[in-house]
Amino acid sequence: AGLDWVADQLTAVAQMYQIYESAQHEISTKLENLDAEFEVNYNHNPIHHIDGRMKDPQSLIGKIQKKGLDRSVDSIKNNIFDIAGLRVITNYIDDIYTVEKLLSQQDDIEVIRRKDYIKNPKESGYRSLHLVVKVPVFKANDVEKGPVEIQIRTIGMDMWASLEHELRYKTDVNRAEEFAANLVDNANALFDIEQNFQEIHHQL
Ligand code: 0O2
Repeated sequence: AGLDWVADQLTAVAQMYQIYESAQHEISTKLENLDAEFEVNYNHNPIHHIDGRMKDPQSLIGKIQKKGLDRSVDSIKNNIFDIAGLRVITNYIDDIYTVEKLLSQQDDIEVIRRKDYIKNPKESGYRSLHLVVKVPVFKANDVEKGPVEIQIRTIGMDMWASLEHELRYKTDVNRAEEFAANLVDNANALFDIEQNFQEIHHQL
C-alpha cells in the first residue's frame, strides 16, 4: 500500500507540473504577443526579455518543509504558487505597470496575488512587482487553471537582484549581510538612474 501511495503521488505531481508548465507557456505567449503589438503600433518594446523556469523538485520539497506544509499534492496546490515562474525584464519602470495592466485586463486571466516591491522595496533593497495569475489550460476532456508567478522588473532591478541572489545563495555562506548597506545604496542609486532614463525617454 505504501508503494502504491508513492506511485499515485508521483503521478499526481507529474500531472500538476504538466498543467503548470502549460500555464507558463500560455502566459509567456500572451506577453510576447503584447510586446509584438506594441512594436507595430507604438514603435516601443516594453519587454526587454522573458525568462522562465519550473521550480525544481528539490527546492519544492525545501519550501514545503520551510512552510511546515502537509506533503500532499492538494496542499501544494493550495499553498505554493511559484512552481511555474516567469521573469519579465522591462526597459523602463513605467513598462512594468503597462505589462501588468495589459496582462491582467485579459478576460481569461485571474490575478490571485500582487506584491509591489517597487512602491515598497524590501529591506535588502530588492525591487520587483510580483503577481500570481491563473490561466485556463485546455486538456483533452476538461479545463484546469494553473497558477504562474510573474516577477516584473527593469534591467537595473534585475541586474541588482542577480548579484544579490548570488551573494545570498550561491556562495557557501550568505555573504549578502557583509554587503548589506552597500547593496541598499546601490539599489537606490540604480533606481535614481532608471528614473532619469525614464524621464529622458518621455522627452523623446
Ligand atoms: P528563488 O531561488 O529565487 O526561487 P512565498 O514564499 O512565495 O509564498 P514570499 O516568500 O513572501 O511568499 O515571496 P516573495 O518574497 O514575494 O517572493 C519570493 C521570491 O522573490 C524569491 O524566490 C526571489 O526570487 C525573489 N526575492 C524576494 N526577495 C528578494 C531579495 O531580497 N533578493 C533577491 N535577489 N530576490 C528576492 P525564492 O523562492 O526565495 O528563491
